[in-house]
Formats: sequence, structure tokens, C-alpha cells
Amino acid sequence: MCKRIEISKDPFKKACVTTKVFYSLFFLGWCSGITEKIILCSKEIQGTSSKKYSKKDLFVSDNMIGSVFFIEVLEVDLTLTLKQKAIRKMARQFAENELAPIAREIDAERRFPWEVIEKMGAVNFFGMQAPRKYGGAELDSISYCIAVGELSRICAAIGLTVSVHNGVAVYPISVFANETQKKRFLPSLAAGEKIGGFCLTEPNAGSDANAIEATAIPHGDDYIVNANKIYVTNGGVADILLVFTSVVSEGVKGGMGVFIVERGTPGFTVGILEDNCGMRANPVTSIILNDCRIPKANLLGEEGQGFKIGMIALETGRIGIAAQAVGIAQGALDVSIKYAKERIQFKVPIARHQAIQMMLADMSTSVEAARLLTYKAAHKKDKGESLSGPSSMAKLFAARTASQVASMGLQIHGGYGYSKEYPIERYFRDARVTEIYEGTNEIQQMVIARELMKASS
Ligand code: COS
Repeated sequence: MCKRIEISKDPFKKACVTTKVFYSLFFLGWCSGITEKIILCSKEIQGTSSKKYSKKDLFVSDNMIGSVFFIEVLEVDLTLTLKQKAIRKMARQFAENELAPIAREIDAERRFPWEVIEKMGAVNFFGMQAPRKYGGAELDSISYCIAVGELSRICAAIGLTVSVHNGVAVYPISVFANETQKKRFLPSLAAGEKIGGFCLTEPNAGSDANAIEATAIPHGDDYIVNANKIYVTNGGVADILLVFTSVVSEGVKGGMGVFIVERGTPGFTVGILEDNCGMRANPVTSIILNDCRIPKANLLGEEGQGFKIGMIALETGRIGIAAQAVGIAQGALDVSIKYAKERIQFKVPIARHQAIQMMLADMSTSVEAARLLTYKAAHKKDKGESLSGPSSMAKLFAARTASQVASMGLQIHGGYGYSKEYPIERYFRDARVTEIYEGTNEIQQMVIARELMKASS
């Protein structure tokens, strides 16, 4: 955003202009919740240099009078607010105290750590995206990304549990549910007493979300739902799941419907537990609904709205996955720096070798860039701006970064990196799936390209 502003010699005009500048910046500052950096380029120095000023510098001094200024308000300055810093501190401490001691073991044993999940519920990790009214924390999206990132930095599988629960279960219920549904489902989800899940993928429908074969047939006050959903994150432990189906009326398949389905409904079964490469502490399963009677009161939104609800849930969820990928990449970088300082080869720590330094420099630069892109998408969400492009860009870049950084980290560890003795091996496995779930890299590219075409038409 660029503004051309002339500071007049006339005292009255000067006051007006100053006030206008101040208030417009003040307003932007408050709206965005972010401290802007303002670049003032006077006409004299335009094109040769630019200088950064803080807000208070906008009370112009005498020698600036008569100059023409171009004011650019950078959209995102990532000075974290005090609240965001406090959330980072809390999430980091929690991850280091509660997750670090068990991360390796729960991965090896494929164990969902209920004992930690209970503690996480108590500090509202499961209500980050829920309104306060229903027991949530209603965090701004950057805070949410910080929290998911800190958990994932230590244990990606638990970062995943939290991200899916908040991003594609709690969030769409918070946005699309009616008051009765919100009162019924949100408090226990926000408290972490119940875990959320998202059931879209099927054997013949993954990237092509529209190709789902699950059906819902209206029957009195219910729908009869049949579905075979696969790769359901949290599937083994989820109590409240969003299930996507086609609504069939008089034998004709109509639009999509999303149902809030409770575990334990007759006809609901948890299928096979996936033996996945990474994220092994998360119980990813299939979910089967066999002639399940789901009350009409459990339809989320309206019949036919399902696809859009799914897309909106995913574009929000992708910010959480991007944050998760940033956390994994940061974790991989941290352990690699530590290892590089400890490992002696050619009589010095390998961190002293330029080949290793260059890898660390590239890793760190990519992590920082991925973080910025993720926070930018989060910021756009909070401003209510279009999210498809930004969230896909963030997820695409962050997921690739997580994979690349973990791979480089493993390289730095050499033979030890290939062993389960060192955590980099787990980061390497966990990172890979961020390029696949909640939309593959190729789907993100497709979404970004479509947005580009739209913007240029
Ligand atoms: N927000 C709101 N509406 C959206 C939307 C979004 N982000 N994306 C698409 N829509 C709407 C479109 O506007 C269109 O509406 P109309 O029919 O009213 O015009 C409708 O949904 C269909 O959109 P489109 O034609 O783009 O659908 P496609 O079948 O071509 O699919 C992609 C679009 C590929 C983007 C979608 O299928 C997708 O995201 N696939 C990946 C799914 C995924 O992430 N799977 C992993 C499962 S979770 S682990």
C-alpha cells in the first residue's frame, strides 16, 4: 500500500496532514494488530535510498515541511505482540517439558499419549480456534500458528492432532454450525474432552474431492449414511467427526452434505490403523459408516453446501499444516546445529566446516521464509481476506521446506542420522507427509495457479 503525502508549510494544513497520517497509520496498526514499519521516502532521496521510521516519527519535524513523502505501510511486520510471545513461551515450555521426554517412545510404539492430551486440554490447546463463548481461546491465527509450530518442533504427531482438531473440525463447526449444534459440540471439543476428525478422503477420492462415493439418503428425521473414509487423522481416537457425503434424493445424487457424526453411533466403526511412515503416534485409521442413522439436526450448514464447507475448512486447515511444517523444519534445524557443534571430524566440530555451515545457512533461511509466508496467510485470515492463494502458498512452501530441511539435517548427521538413535530420523519421516495431506503440493500449485488466473482476468 503506497500513499503520497505532502507536508504543507501552512500550520493548519500541516496539522491536518499530520493528523491524517497519524490516524491512518494508527488505524491500520490497530486493525491489523501488527506494528507496521513505515518507510518514508522523501522526494529528494527517492530512488537513491530509503529510511525506516517508527510510528512516533510521523510527528513530522520542521525540516520535513514542504517535502513530499511516499508512505508505504508494509502489510506484515512480524514483531510479535506480548500475547503472542507469551503463547510461544507457554507452548514451547509445554512441548519441552511434556512432549520431549516421550516423543521418541510414542513414535516407536505408535501410542497416542492420553496422559499428555489431558494436560493439553486443560491449557486450551484444543480450543484455540473455538469461540470463547463455548470455552475456546479464540486465538488470533498467528498465535495459533505459533502454538502448532512449537508443539510440532518437538513432536509432529501431536502437532498434527491439534492442527486437524482445531483447523478442520472445530473451526468449520464454529463457522457453519447453528446455535444448537455449537452448544452441543463445541464445549467438549474446546476442552479436549472430545477429539475432532475430518472424513473426506476415500479409496477413489483424494485430490479429486468431488469424486466421493459416500451417500446420505434422507429418511424421516434422519439421513441413512454409508461411507468408507480412509486416512482419517485422529481416526482411532476421534469422538466427533465431520463426514462428507453426497446427498441422494429419489435415487439421484445431489450436492454434498457434511454431517457431524459421533463415535458410537450404531453402524459407525473404526477400521484399520495405518502403519504409516511418519506421524506414528497419531492413530490414522479408516472410518466406516454402515447404514448409519444420522439425525438431520447433525447436518452442518445446508444440503449442497458440503463442498464449499470442505474447501473453506481445508484452506484454513492448510495454515495449520504450514505451521506444523515450519515447526518440524525448525526442530530439524535445531537438532542439526546441536549435532554439528558436537560431532568432531578432521579434529574440529563439523560446524566449523564450511560445507556444513552452508547447509545450515540454507536450512535456516528456508525456515524463516516459510514462517513468514505462514504468518502472512494467518494474518490474512484474521483480516477476513481471500485465503485460497495465501494458505496454499504457505503450505506448499512450508511443506517442501520441512522435507528439504529434514533431509539436509539428516545429511549433516551422516550415518547417525539414518539411525533411530537420533531424532533427525523422525523429523525426516514426519516431514514428508506435510507435502501430501490436506492437499498435495500439486493441488496447492493448482489452487495458486487458479488464483493467479482469476486475479489477472
Ligand atoms: N472456498 C469456497 N468455495 C470454493 C473454494 C474455496 N476455497 N474452492 C472451490 N470452491 C467452490 C467453487 O467456487 C465452485 O463453486 P460453484 O460451483 O458455485 O462455482 C465449487 O466449489 C467447485 O469448485 P471447483 O470447480 O474449483 O472444484 P474442483 O472439483 O475443480 O476442485 C480442488 C478444486 C482441486 C481445489 C479441490 O478438489 C481440492 O482442494 N482438492 C484437494 C482436496 C484435499 O485437500 N484432499 C485432502 C483431503 S484432507 S487430508
